Amino acid sequence: MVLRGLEKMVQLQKNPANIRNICVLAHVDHGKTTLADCLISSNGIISSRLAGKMRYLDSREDEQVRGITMKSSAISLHYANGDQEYLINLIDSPGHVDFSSEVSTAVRICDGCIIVVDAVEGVCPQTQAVLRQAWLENIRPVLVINKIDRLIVELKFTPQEAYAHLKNILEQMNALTGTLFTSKVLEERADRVGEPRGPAAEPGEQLYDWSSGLEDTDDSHLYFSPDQGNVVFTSAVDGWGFGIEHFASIYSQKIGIRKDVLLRTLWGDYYINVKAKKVMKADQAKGKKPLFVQLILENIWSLYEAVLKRDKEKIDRIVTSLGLSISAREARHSDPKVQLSAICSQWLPVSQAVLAMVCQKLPSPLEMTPERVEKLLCTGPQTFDSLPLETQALKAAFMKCGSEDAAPVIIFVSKMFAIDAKALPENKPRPLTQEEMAERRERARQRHAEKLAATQGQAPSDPPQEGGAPGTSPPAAAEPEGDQRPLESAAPRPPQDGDRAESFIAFARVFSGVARRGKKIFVLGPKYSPAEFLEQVPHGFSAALNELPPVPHLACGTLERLYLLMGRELEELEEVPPGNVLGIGGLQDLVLKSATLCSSPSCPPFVPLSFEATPIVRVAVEPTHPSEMPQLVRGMKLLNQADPCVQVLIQETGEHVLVTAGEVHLQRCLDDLRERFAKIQISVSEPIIPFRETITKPPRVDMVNEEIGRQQKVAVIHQTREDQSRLPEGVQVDADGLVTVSTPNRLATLGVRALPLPEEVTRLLEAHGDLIRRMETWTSSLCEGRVTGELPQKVQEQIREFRGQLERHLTGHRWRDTVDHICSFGPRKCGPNILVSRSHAFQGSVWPEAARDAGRFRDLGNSLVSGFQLATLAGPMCEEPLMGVCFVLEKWDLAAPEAPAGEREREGQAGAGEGDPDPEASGAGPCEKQSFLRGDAAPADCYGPLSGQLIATMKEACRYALQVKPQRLMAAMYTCDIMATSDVLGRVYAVLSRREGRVLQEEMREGTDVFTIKAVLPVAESFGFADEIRKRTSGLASPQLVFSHWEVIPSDPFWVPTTEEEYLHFGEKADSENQARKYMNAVRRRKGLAVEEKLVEHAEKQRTLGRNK
Ligand SMILES: Nc1nc2c(ncn2[C@@H]2O[C@H](COP(=O)(O)OP(=O)(O)OP(=O)(O)O)[C@@H](O)[C@H]2O)c(=O)[nH]1
Ligand SMILES: [Mg+2]
Repeated sequence: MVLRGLEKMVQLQKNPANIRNICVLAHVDHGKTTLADCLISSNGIISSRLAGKMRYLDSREDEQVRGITMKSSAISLHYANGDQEYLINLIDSPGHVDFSSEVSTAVRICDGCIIVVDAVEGVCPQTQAVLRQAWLENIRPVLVINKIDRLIVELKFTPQEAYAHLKNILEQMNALTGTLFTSKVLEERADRVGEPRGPAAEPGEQLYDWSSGLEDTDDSHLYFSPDQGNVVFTSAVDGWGFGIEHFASIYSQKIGIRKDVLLRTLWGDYYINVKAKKVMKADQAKGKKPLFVQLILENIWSLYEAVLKRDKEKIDRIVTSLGLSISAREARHSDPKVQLSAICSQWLPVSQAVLAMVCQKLPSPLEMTPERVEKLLCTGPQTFDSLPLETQALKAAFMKCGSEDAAPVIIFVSKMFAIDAKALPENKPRPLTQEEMAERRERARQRHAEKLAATQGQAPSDPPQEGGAPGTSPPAAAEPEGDQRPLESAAPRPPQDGDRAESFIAFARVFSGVARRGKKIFVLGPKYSPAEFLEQVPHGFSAALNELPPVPHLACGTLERLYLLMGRELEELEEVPPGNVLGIGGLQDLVLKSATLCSSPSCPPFVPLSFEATPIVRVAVEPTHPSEMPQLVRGMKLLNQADPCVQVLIQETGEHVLVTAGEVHLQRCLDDLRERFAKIQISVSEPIIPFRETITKPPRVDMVNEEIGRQQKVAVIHQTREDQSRLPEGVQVDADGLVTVSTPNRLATLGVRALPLPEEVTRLLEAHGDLIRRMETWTSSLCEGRVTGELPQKVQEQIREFRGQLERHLTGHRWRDTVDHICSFGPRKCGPNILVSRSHAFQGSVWPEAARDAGRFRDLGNSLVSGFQLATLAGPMCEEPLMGVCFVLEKWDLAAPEAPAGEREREGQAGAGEGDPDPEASGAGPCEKQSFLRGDAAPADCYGPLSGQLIATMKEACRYALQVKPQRLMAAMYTCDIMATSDVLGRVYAVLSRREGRVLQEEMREGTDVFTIKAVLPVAESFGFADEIRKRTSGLASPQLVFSHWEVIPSDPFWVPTTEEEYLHFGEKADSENQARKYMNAVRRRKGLAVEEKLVEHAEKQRTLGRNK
């Protein structure tokens, strides 16, 4: 960028009222980057001819090749409107679902967004998703309906049809907004209801009218309507766009109708009576064209028609009447599109329309709402009022966005991005100044003279060729050593070493205070608590930052370098005033992916970014040459830092695993790993597909849909016996599926039964994972005496509601009192499986109110719960986690140990002395038996006779209990949205059905022949799906896959034919396809587990291989 431009930006950065931080959001391929090009070209950064073709912000090679954006990138633009000058910090975001985390990082640091919608495709799944994200972050949206040219050229709509179509899109967008608004209002009401009431509130006053808030909340400003000025119609590729205000000004002069009347009527069913100079409602005269059609669309349509039909006369007429000038080169160009965009971009420049709307309708950093500030500062279920007073005081700083010295500096880093260290401005050779050039020339001359003197033995007075060399050749060639000097002076840091070829820049925004280069600042980790700090450090501390006592999750860093983000370029800055987007260098060792930076320790970390996509596609990677492992490990670490949503793990098996959001994301991560971060050859495993294991109710019909009759039963029992014979000695199973196992030392006997949970319960457990985790953390802290108080009111409310929902779903005789007796969730204490105890001897409870007296079962409970956790973490089918299983501990016997009588007595008293309120447990039997488990009674056995064995036995019991039930695999499912025209619909269906997909819904877009298909597809079958669809439909359909849920695969992986019909149908070997078995065996093989398979060695004769061959 030219220096003058940079100075201008620096100056504009100081006036927050005229700053707009905005991002462009849309479904994939709706034209965000193309639109951004048009805006960028208005600043002269790229030429207007290249705008729309270059996709300047898609700076990665793969982005250009694939034609999709993969990261969000920012650029600062200057815009002048009348006497006002604005600074627009524009962030382009990706639309592909795989990169939706990049959208979250962009939305967080903006105040407003442009939602782009393709006029042909209309509102798509990602449009909904991004609008929701904008709402979640409380940022204001404006709408751009793009690709209007397609309505003319491709769909060949008449202006009237186009108007109806556009109206329809707006209605859809507004319907979405309405839904979001309603749910937000209701949520706020719910929060208010949940807050503690004053003492005066009586229990009788609990009647609440949920809808009451809706009517009196004004929402008219939220909706998109051209007459509100928040909608613009564009064709980014042809470089034009307009809002109705533009035409209102033109026509108010031309026809003599007041501008404000036109502004209200240009959009909508109004028509004009030219003679009377009046605008009338359309229903007064049927068949009249709306103003929008007559005054706007028809003009555009006729321009397109003239250009596409090459009607030179008409074109000239239009160009003259609009007062434009078209260069001869463009007028003669063989491609009519060139001429079109030359005319249109002068007539209705898209950047003018869009940027004017942005400046008028989107808020400046000064207009940040108190709601948004409170939301940013309150992590989890905390309320703003519960934060320390010092923290609450920061709200004023946010709202004021002040740049005075006393203002606290608050910065949020939403992601770290890697950039080649050579591309940093401080490492780039800068143009030499006049003096430097003269100095170099002088030195070159001297050296040359010295050389000549050395060879000829005398100093030459006038060296030959001297005039040309330094002047004409580039300075670097003329003066190699001299070239180093200015470079070094520009980069005070030592040059980056080999492995720091990538430098990390924080993508951030200053919310308050001025970020100055070299300033020391706190880096707050996500778990940092200002309350804890304020407790530890006396009020009003004045020590230097690095002399503070160590506080957990708080580090101290320096703002080493500050940059203005200019798309592919960075410009160095000395300071950045509040309300601006910026890049920060030198934080890579302190910030992993995102962080809050603050000059005051009373600031809490901002709420974590909310990511829409769940990372689900995992692959194992290893270096092709094993010796390069360290490079791979380092590369993966860098990759982890550079991508907001990738996960990098080392599995128990020692494999290095990458977890990504989808196939395209995976590909990008691997490319980055190979080419940028590890720079080695890597081999990548087949995608590791996750499964879950579960059990179901016994089937009523057999595999040929015959009801299971008596004959069948014989066979089944026969088979069960066979299965049972596999169970080791000492494990007993009754007919009802109760498994009884003793510990190897025979001291304890457990009876466990496995039951399938109703589907809704599993879903409920999954949805409340965070709440369960919180409950669990609190309970365990309570048991360890780390906390004393109550859980926050809001959490208690949520827990009560969750419990109520569970109770509503677990009804019937079998589930009686189950909810009260839940003693753990699993795996990892928060998963979708539960452990229920029906034994009187052990009654742990997960619910907070019971947690205080559950302490007495702790030691024992820990072993049982650990066993349950292990069992749910890896099931018997293929060691995948369980889902939707309830284990009921029905029996629990403990034989008394051979302890000296006196000791036992003492122990018994100690047990009773704890003031046990439960007579059953404090009585004789089990409690006395438990007491010896308190560890200290038998120190020699602290790992011993029971705790260790109990864990293993519990785990085994759970596994056997599962195995006696009908086991099923659960597959991860994607929802898949495909848009396809009717002619390729058949092929899309063919691909879907071959990959076990199921179509849920098919809709035709009004007025087009585009179908939108919603389907579900197993993740296991999804690899290569998008490519296949694209190939088979010649690129006309492209699916968007988003992880949705887990689904039981109906077939039984262990099924073998048992009835005559089944024999007849499937053959004796039953070697026809069994999807579940195929998946199960694939997982087992991958994990190195034994696979039972029949191998055909000779055509007729078969043999069964041994288990471990
Ligand atoms: N006909 C027409 N095509 C357009 C218009 N705007 C963009 N396109 C085309 O649409 C395609 C996608 O454009 P992009 O700007 O890359 O879309 P995007 O929204 O940035 O896509 P992602 O970043 O991958 O989500 C390109 O081929 C553009 O040429 C338009 O106004 N009219
Ligand atoms: Mg893009």
